[in-house]
Amino acid sequence: MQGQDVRPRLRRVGIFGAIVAAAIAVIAGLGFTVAGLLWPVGSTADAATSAMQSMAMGRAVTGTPYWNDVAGTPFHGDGVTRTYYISADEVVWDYAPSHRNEITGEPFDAVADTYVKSGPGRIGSRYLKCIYRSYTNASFTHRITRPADQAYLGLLGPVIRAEVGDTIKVIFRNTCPFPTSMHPHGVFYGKGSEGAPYDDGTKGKLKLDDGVPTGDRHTYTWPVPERAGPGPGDGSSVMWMYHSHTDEVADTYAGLIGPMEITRRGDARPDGSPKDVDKEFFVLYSVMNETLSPFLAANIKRFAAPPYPAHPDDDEEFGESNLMHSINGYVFGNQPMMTMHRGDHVRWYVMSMGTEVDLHTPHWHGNDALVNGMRMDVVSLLPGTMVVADMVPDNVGTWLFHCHVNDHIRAGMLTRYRVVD
Ligand SMILES: [Cu+2]
Repeated sequence: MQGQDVRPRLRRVGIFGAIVAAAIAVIAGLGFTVAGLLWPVGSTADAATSAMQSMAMGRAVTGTPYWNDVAGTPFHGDGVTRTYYISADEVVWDYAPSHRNEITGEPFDAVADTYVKSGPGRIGSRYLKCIYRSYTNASFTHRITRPADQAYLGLLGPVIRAEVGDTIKVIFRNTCPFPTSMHPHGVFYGKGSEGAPYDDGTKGKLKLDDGVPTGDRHTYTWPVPERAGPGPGDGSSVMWMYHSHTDEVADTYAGLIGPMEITRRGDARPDGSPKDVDKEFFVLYSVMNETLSPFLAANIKRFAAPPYPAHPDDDEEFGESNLMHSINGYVFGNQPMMTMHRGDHVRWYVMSMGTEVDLHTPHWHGNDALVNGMRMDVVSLLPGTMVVADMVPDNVGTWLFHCHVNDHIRAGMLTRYRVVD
């Protein structure tokens, strides 16, 4: 039964990926060709193109003012130091804690069971994972529990917030059974706070951040210069992701990823969030490949029934059953509701992580957003990309928010948000 359904699906994933890649290449090529025809490479054409861009963007894109924008002002460190106590902790994570399809309102069907049903040789919806969690201080005895309206964050790490000019300090502890780290995007980091092992010519203390052994700690220090905050075309805040980069692939599949928000100087509330935004939502679209998690063997032993797959790394059907098409770690609408008021200034930060199947097109039903000044209700994500979308919802109701990739819809990459009066 499952075999008949899953094998053709696997083939379609490959063909679909190839078609999308080809389409992107063709569109990009056409764009360059058209631009080349209109403005053949050369002096006056270049000047005209620059002038056009300047007019379109409302600011200079050449010369000293432009390059000053690119560089941003030097870091002054005149803000505050924001200290976060974050631990990488092992947890049992359930991608479908309600054990039903919340999008259809029905029990899981056979297609959904491919991913969520445990049994002989199948792990199901629960997996051991390693996620970032926030604590009150360096004793790591009191974990900060999320209020109900933040439950939608799911397996994402704590939201790290800062204003340009601040310094982010993370006291990091690792309790997971493998070395982990914290690697930030966007902000400034020295070699002792990068959290990624590679041959960069450093040694000794500057390697301690690369992979923190089980039971150990490391302090990461990330100054926030202007170039880590909003650029001239951004709103009052931007989002960067952070994730473990010791074994980048296995660590992120284990769940070690979280959001970081940087607000423009002078635009932040005391907690670092932007003053002009009422509601913020941080959302990760990712096909979590649990077959590549460091917990694979432990998960089979703990959650699957015998007979176990003889070759778990090379079993297509078993592999498909471990592809969790998740939104913040939830499938088939199991994510706690994201709720906002009509007329709120809502800022969505959407990101993706993963591999070539992780081209996601999150689509909001019911309301539209502005992205880079353009009106959209679907945004494009590739692995490691981050998009900011601003919305002022005018349409009350419970609305679908889902990936528009057909294969991902079938696999449960759907959730809902609610607009209330
Ligand atoms: Cu998708």
